Amino acid sequence: KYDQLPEAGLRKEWQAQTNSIRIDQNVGPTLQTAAHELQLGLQGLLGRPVPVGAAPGGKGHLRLRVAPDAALGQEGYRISYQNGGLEITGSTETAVLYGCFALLRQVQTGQRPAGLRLSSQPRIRYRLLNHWDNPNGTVERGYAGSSIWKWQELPEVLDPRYQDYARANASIGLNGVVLNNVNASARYLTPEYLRKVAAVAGVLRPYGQRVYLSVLWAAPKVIGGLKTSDPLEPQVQAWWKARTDEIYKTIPDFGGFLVKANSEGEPGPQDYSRTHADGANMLARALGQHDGIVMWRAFVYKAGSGDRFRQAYEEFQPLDGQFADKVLVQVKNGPIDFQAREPFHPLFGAMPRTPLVLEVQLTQEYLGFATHAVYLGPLIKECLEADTHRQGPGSTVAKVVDGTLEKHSLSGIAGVANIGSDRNWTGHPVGQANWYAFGRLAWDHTLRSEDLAREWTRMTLTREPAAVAAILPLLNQSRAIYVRYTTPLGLHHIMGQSLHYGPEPWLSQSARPDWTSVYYHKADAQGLGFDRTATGSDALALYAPGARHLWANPATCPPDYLLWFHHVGWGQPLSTGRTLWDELTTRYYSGTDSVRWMQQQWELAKPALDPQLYADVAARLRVQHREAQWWRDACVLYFQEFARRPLPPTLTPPA
Ligand code: GCW
Repeated sequence: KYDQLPEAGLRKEWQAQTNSIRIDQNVGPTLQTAAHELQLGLQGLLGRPVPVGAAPGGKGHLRLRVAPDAALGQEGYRISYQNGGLEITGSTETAVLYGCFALLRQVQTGQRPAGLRLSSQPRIRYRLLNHWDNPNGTVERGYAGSSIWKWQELPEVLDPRYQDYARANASIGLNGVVLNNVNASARYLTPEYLRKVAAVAGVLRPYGQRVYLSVLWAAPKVIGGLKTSDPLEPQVQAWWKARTDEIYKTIPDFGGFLVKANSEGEPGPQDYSRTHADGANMLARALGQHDGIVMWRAFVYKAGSGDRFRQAYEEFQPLDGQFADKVLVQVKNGPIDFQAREPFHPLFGAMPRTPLVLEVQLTQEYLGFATHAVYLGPLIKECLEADTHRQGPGSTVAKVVDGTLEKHSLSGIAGVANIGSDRNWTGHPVGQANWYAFGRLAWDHTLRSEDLAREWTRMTLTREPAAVAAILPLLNQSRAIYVRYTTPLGLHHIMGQSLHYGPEPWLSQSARPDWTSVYYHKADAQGLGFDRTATGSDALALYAPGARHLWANPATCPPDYLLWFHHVGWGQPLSTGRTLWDELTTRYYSGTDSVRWMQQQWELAKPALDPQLYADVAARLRVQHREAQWWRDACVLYFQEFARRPLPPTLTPPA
């Protein structure tokens, strides 16, 4: 549903250009969808009927047209005036669909139609959401209700939300969906489930969204009746080939496979002393001539085998050059696990012969679930803009991921979805901004996080200038604030250890040596932080000299990354002018106080907001403040046992 544009003058201007929508006869379902979406949007925004009719366009009418254009690629669109009328063109129907949503964005954000000329094409080819959804309707690390996929009702019942979901994804530029959890059930590969998957694919298809599946490595044993899942066994290869052919018979535009293998107890080729490359290449061969890809995840670590920071690198980097053409290796943004701030993963730039998919997490597993307001645009941008220095300065993660640095034609980015069956999709309304920003950045990683926050706020919450001015700094600073009251100065992985919620920096019951917070923060009587220099785990050596240089010296290492790489004395003065202890506690306190500031900003916007939405976020901010105090007090008191220092006098004692 679209709200009518408040400015009558602006409505008139757009009305004058959109008397009707014109499409050619006999167009396919995607162009029909495009016309329908545009009609829906324009009618809502402009408050009057907009008929869809047959071409041609001309003055006062809006024409949608497929016209091959090499400069725009397969998915790029162009919006321009032709013969006095607006026209949206692209090489494919899907491209035109993206163009329609781009036009709606223009209208919705209050741009004027006069002289409009716009063209854009995605920088990354595969732009996917990864659902960690299970067949029983639960969502791993999902905080917005249960799964939107109702497997027990499919294929007969098609929940109308599937279409809303497809529309949302298309409107932000995504083009595919991995439907199920990487901790995968083999069930999805059975004929029974493939029919269900095909039904979902049928709803998503007109919106340019292809479906992909996570596969269980042991499927040939679990559902195939084979004795082994060894990728070099001909019968295993034949099984996957037959399954894959079957999938394509059922879903002709199936996108491919996502695999989590030999990680956190999942089976994989290493069970048979084969490498990740052996496994991935076998699946690539099964895909054969079908237009599909394999995304093989690099998220692996083993207890007791050294610094976890190094493990994925050590396992995957030596395999560079061994992966088949259709394989992309999917790498989380940071080396540990979706922490509130991580240095970029050292694999970026270090596997030049392999296309790497960047995986970011939209669901806030370590960022306050759906309770804390944390806008993730800055986090995603921070990773994309990080400089790997692998081919000299400017070798950013973004250029690795979009394929330009290493000249790959395949490129991909994946966001672990934060949506569920909650009425507002994401639990926390601000979570929607993260879905939005991810899609827009997946399309064009050069967009600015602040601009996306503004777009989202104005399209979703309000266009009232004073309210927008109050909300934007709240969003833009929310991630930095979250870092301050939970894991300042490069602390990481000190959260509650089973739930991943709330603070737990102390030694937990967990037996695994690399799975206690104490392992990550290394607090002792001398100081705090993980020495990853040559005197410690030397994980820093995994980075190119240029990148290493930034962090190697504790005196010049940016404070935000300090404790990722250095064990620093409690009394050590930092570049901020305070000692480590004083800086640490100051950040915990100021971060917590900043949540109060967020509450005040939200209050300022209240008159312009939908009352229910206002109240929902206001209440969540109250929880957030209470929990910020919990983090602050737990961490400060815990670390004080080691530091044995008083709070700096400027800090107020806990309320
Ligand atoms: O962050 C960890 C999560 C697991 C998840 C795993 C992964 C899907 O705690 O729940 O499993 O990462 O990314 O594979």
